[in-house]
Amino acid sequence: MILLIENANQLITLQGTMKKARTKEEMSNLQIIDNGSVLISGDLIIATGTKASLRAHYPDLVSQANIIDASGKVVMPGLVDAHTHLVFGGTRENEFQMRLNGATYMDIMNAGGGIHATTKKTREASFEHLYEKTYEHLNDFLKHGITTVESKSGYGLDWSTEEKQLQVAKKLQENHEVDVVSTFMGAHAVPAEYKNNPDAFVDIIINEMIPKVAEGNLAEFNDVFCEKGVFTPEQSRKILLAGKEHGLIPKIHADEIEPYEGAELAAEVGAISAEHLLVASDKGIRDMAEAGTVAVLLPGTAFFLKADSARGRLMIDEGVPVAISTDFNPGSSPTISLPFIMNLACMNMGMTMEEVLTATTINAAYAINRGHEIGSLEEGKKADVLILDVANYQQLQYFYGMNHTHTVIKNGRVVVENGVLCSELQNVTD
Ligand code: IZC
Ligand code: ZN
Repeated sequence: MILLIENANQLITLQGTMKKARTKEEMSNLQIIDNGSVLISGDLIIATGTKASLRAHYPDLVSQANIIDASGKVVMPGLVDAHTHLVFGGTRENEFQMRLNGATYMDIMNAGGGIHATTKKTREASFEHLYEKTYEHLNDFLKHGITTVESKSGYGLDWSTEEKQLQVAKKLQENHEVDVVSTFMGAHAVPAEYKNNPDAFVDIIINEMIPKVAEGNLAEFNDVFCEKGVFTPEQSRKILLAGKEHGLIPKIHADEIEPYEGAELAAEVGAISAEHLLVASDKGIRDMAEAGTVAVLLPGTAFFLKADSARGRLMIDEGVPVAISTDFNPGSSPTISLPFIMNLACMNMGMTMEEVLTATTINAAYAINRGHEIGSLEEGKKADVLILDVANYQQLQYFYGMNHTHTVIKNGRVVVENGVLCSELQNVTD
């Protein structure tokens, strides 16, 4: 199947020669083609360019192509969400009410709520229930233009439930159009059973869970919630290094609520990314810049917890490659709207609209080790393409809190048309 997208007001390619996450002024270089076209064959991009150049260079393919007219619209790579807690039981709107009344996230967690509340619900939920529920969430992601999602386990805190979450993510990767990339996060909280002996739980993660994750090929990354009252930097280091020995790439929830030298630890252990970083130190930021650790910033979480956002502007100026993601989870960020989070990055972190587009495409792709195949519109990359119903990319941030997704092409197939999922259209006509 050949597809040709033509007449885009702006074709945002994000083409680049450096095969790594973008830093500093590279983050502002969107490589826009006016009146641009994208030629797709099967699931891959063949070429991008002006209408005239593609028609001149590929006459045979163009003559066979199904043409999608993007007149008046913006065409860009599918969005990549590099940080979600995708698979979970239940919801926590009661905690939102408590926080509006003055309770803090940590007060609630220490009283047995928070991650512990979701763990209870996730342990109780059947595989089928979790699968169906998460499938619906992925439909919502896709309707908002997100074509790849990272998914963390960590609401089991025992092997059978961690495995259930990872298997749900695996089955969704097989069956849903959105690509799901798995992270093991057994070290998300110390379960109540080990409250008085957290090191015993750390040993279980290291000696029992990580080897099983690696053996079953159930995840690519290993993440830890390094936070006062959760896992110490020493425990986190042990867990991340143990994962590394089993081929799991380290990621870390660092410096979210209290400074804990998490950014420094990320750089030290060679983590591919450090996430949150709301209160990361100056030194930690410099260490990350030097190590090339991607900062996955989550301004929706700061918004929802009424906290000050991470210092995104400073991080970019210091040379840290920055990605922006939703942190979709039932406690601190119950939204799949990456477009809204992008607006928060502009409003609350001093990032430019160009930097935000880089942060949610190519840099987010590098944060999950996919920079070679997604995140930009370039020859040989996967044909994951968005067509937005806005006249220019600035309008995407300006008309905020709205969904501008018109068409989504995933692996070379149209999966959202006119803002509607093609799978849902199919059901109506059946
Ligand atoms: O369920 O509260 N911060 N993990 C670390 C979370 C937030 C998710 C949750
Ligand atoms: Zn998280």
